[in-house]
Amino acid sequence: MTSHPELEGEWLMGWPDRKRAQPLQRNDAEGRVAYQRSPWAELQGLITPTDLRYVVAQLQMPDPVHPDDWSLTVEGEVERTMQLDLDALRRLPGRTVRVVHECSGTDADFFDYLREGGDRPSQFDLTQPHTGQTSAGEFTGVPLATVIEEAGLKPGAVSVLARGFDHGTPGEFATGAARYVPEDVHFEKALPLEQALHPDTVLAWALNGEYLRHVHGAPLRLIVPGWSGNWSVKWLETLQVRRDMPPLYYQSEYFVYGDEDDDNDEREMITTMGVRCVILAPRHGDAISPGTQAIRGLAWSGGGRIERVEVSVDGGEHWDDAHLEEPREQWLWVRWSHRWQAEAGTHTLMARATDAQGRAQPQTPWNYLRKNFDGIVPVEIEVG
Ligand SMILES: Nc1nc2c(c(=O)[nH]1)N[C@H]1C(S)=C(S)[C@@H](COP(=O)(O)O)O[C@H]1N2
Ligand SMILES: [Mo]
Repeated sequence: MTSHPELEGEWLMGWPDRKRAQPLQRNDAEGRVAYQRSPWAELQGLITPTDLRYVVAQLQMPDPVHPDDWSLTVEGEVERTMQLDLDALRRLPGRTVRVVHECSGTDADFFDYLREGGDRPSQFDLTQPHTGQTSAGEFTGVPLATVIEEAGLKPGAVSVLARGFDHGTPGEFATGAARYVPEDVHFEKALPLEQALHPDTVLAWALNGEYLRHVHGAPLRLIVPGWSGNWSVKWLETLQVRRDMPPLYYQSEYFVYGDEDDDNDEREMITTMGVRCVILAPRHGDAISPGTQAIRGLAWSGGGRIERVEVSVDGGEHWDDAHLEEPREQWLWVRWSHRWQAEAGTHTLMARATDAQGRAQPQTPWNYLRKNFDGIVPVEIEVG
């Protein structure tokens, strides 16, 4: 196989080691990371190391806030308005969730490629647009439902608005074809009550066994498993229980499905991620030898556990069940593999997944902001 991006070459802790996968970073004038793409496809295992996670900020990165100078306001349709500091939150019964996050713009160029052909985009070359915005992590915190219960939910509530303390003007990459761009907004989302009360929706202060870092939303961020990454609001300052679904830039204007010509009412807010199944090896353009070979990859879904992955080596005419590697968790991705007897010639490989709700690929049709691509991407290889 030709793709071996992880050859020898680094010293770690004083010892010779393999070359480690590197993220692609964009730094601000002070050299601080303002944006990062993850080399997720080069990793082993299920959890993305914290250093290698993708980082997206729709607005300007906020200044860090020391946990001692921070508290969370819980207000709105609750019996008791509360200010909770980190210690108060940590006295509540906690929860840990293992989750795949994906920015809804990832792989956007494949919408056009599958429709119209043209230059093939890459899912793996981090220097190309719309790559590397997927990561999996273990988040520890307290269920949002527990905090709302403490405050006492009033009848008639329909949403929980989660507001970050970052604010400003949406950057150019975060406007797409949106019809208006506000001058100064906070990053905020109004989570429908049912999702807010889901036991796996958590307020997290830790990631992968350590306190959350500033770039990932410290001191506290929301985690909404299964829903597109933009729901997991970072740098939380306020939770406001509401009787309505307010029109918010990042909810009814950006991060929406629709057609360019639709008027506002027909735009649908993006919620659950689709079903994703990506072949990691071999890769498009690879040449491999005949004989026993393995096709492998990752599959995940916003709709729950992956129940089935099928692989085709003849461009979609015949499909075989792949082996799903344990463990298979509800919100995490699964590794899958398929052994086959490769015969000389050109082959078009495809893979598709089905989740616990019976949803199969693709779930998300073309939409003008090109969000949540989950189509089946053919991979051409040469055996000989
Ligand atoms: N406060 C705040 N939360 C935010 C964002 C943001 O810009 N500000 N970006 C969202 C988007 S679009 C994504 S994809 C994820 C990225 O999370 P990460 O940077 O930890 O990977 O955070 C979401 N939460
Ligand atoms: Mo995103």
